[in-house]
Amino acid sequence: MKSSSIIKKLDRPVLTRKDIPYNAALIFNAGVTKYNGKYVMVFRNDYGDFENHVLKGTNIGLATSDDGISWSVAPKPCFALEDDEIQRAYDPRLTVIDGKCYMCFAVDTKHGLRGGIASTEDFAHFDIHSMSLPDNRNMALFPEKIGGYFTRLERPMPVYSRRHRDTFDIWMSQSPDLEFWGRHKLVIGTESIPFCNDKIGPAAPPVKTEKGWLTTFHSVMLYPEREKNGWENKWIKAYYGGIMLLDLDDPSKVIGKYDEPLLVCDRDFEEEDGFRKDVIFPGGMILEDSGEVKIYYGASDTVECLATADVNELIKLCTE
Ligand code: BMA
Repeated sequence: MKSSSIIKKLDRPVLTRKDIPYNAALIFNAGVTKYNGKYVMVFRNDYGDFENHVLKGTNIGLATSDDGISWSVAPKPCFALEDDEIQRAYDPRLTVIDGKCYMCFAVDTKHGLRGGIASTEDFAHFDIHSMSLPDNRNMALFPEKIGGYFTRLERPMPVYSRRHRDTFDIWMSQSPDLEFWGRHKLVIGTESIPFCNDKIGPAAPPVKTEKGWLTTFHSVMLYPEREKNGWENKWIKAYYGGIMLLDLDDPSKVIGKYDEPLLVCDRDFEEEDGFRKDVIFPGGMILEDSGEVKIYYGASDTVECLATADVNELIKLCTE
């Protein structure tokens, strides 16, 4: 499979372990936004020993940029959670709402996977506003209140009721204050995505266009016959990036979607020495004044990459 022909990929990753001034092995699944005149990236760092394929833990690092392509990495990680209950925080996504920067993140705990939402002014101190019930993750906040409420996309994991398979769908919730969440609605089910035989989930936080909220999602296909495809003895999943358009007033309504993958792993630099090959995981999307959309995505759970496309062409994919 190939990425859509409207996608232009930078011919190298934007960030790899070699750019990080502290222990880093896998740099991927970053959240990216524009904040106070700069591009800001928070990225997942699974640290350990890359050459020997040993992973020891996870933290979240910080990088800034003037052009969204060349990044300066802060001297130490900016966020990590670990205590008796919490094992790690990962897969951050950034959204600016009314000039304030929010970070959604996933949390592995001894009693399940949770989705957290924090805010920060300096990327050194974070106020945590809420942590969901398990199992839920892949949260992404919309960049403004909708109908007076903070609004997030998310992906709960109902294993028992979905016959113990990973048949997980994209949902939406709203909150008056980022702490109390309700008004839960299904946005789209796995059955609506032709390139999914497993699960889907929100990807980068949506961007606003005249035609609707434009948003990426990830979709997983299982290839059970496949064996080694990365560091592990068996890795049978492929993650693709998809694109859809949600109604501006009620984003639980899908008003357009592209029925083929927008982004797939199709470049050597995305998979070289990759931990889990065939994985695309978009976490940041920026609409520039020129109409260019920057999509930042983790590739092979190993490096962070950048693709661009024209906003009108992305909308056209969803509506035609
Ligand atoms: C998901 C998450 C992501 C990861 C993906 C592929 O379940 O853990 O962080 O990129 O699997 O390994």
